[in-house]
Amino acid sequence: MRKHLKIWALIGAVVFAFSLMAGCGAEEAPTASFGGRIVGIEPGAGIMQATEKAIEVYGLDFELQDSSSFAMAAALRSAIENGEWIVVTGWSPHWKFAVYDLKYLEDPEGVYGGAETINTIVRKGLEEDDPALFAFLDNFLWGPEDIGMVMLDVSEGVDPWEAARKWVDENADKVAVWTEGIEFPDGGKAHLAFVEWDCAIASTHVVATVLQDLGYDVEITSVDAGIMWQGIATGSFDAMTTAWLPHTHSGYWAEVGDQVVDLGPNYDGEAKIGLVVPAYVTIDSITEMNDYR
Ligand code: PBE
Repeated sequence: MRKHLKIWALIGAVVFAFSLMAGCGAEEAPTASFGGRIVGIEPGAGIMQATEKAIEVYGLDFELQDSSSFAMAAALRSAIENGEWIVVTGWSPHWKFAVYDLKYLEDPEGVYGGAETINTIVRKGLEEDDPALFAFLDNFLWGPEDIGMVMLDVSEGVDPWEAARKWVDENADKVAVWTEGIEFPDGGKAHLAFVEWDCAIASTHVVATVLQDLGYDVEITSVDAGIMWQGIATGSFDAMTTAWLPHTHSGYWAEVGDQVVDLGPNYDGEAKIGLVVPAYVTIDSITEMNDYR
């Protein structure tokens, strides 16, 4: 009888000790796992198509979740606050790199295509219809600090029009270069399309603000990426400032590239897409993802 008691006491103590160890472990080192999902953004984004391809090429046992750029950033934030592992479809320029310590996972198969440019695309016929608008859009060019400033303000809750106004007022010298020597018409009209990607929100509101200052009646319409490209091709929209070429929007370019006019890069930094994780995630390559599914 006494012997049994002792054994039970011993078992109890051992179980108790283990439960303590497990408890502490869970607090100090959150589970090293991605939960089987890649947090994506809007379904029409080029980065979503690239990620479907990455899942195939690397044989990833992961589900790509559709969401929005905004929801992706919220998921990233909450994972980082809790020290959890997360993998998101990420791109630069984006304010998340200024706010969090992040890294791109290596992509040895080159599925995400490396560095590219952000271009301004206009409808055919715009040059004849409004040469001033065409010339201004052709001149529009800014850099990482410029777009970073507007994006960061918007990410902190500043209204995009207000953030754009602030940048335009503080950068009259740059705006002057875009408009130099151009004779703008009275009563001009411009219709810009964009997608609710942080970088596109920033560039579109800045271009629209400058045009309004020049007396234009400006309409901006946020749509899906496919509608944006189609709408420029059919002439429903005059312009957009968020064509990622040659990689991310290669599918859209293949469809309608010959029906639009490419004015070339409007961003003089490096544009890039890929899979992004918090810096504390201990893997460095997409090839290691399945081990921490
Ligand atoms: N992005 C931002 C877009 C282009 C701009 C990378 C999310 C895309 O994937 O299509």
